[in-house]
Amino acid sequence: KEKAMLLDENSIIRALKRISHEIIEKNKGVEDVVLLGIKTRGVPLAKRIAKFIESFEGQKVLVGEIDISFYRDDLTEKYIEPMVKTNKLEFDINGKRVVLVDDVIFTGRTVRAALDAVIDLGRPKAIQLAVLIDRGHRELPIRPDYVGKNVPTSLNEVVEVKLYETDGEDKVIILEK
Ligand code: 3GP
Ligand code: 5GP
Ligand code: MG
Repeated sequence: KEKAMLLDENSIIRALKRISHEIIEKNKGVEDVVLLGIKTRGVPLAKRIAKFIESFEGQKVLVGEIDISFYRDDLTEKYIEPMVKTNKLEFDINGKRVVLVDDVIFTGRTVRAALDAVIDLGRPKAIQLAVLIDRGHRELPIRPDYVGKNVPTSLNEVVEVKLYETDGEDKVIILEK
């Protein structure tokens, strides 16, 4: 059941604009910056950030996609581990500052798998992480560089992220499982 609205349409846009400014500031411009969205909803978020950066800096930022699969044990439904699928990019990440973009960070295991994917693709100068929501409960030493909103959650809560591109509306709500 729905418990609370975390971000409405305007708040999502404001958070993404702020993150865009922070990416520009931290990297002293966006000369070497590329964005990699983690499927599914990290991809439209990365594209939006790229658009905002372009409007602020007048410079294009390349956006690619990283696909991470979740392997579960079919018999026990037991969660195993997110893993890298085959990833291809239309550009080279060697020497680039790669910013991974995802909707929600939870245990950090998806990002860990995404790091594998990125390192398989080349040798970036740096890898950073941007997320719309940090819901806590990390199980690995991974911390986002850019956060839309920190949301301390309990384990029986789920954050629902809806975006125009995938769901026809923009909102982030918290649900009780
Ligand atoms: P996304 O592909 O857009 O990121 O993980 C697959 C999808 O399930 C994700 O969409 C995510 O939004 C949604 N989801 C909702 N709650 C959870 C959760 O607790 N864990 C995971 N792994 N995914 C969740
Ligand atoms: P992690 O691997 O950090 O545990 O989980 C991160 C991935 O799972 C993200 O790609 C995110 O989409 C999804 N995820 C984990 N928890 C949630 C949640 O509460 N809500 C949503 N929308 N996605 C989640
Ligand atoms: Mg995601």
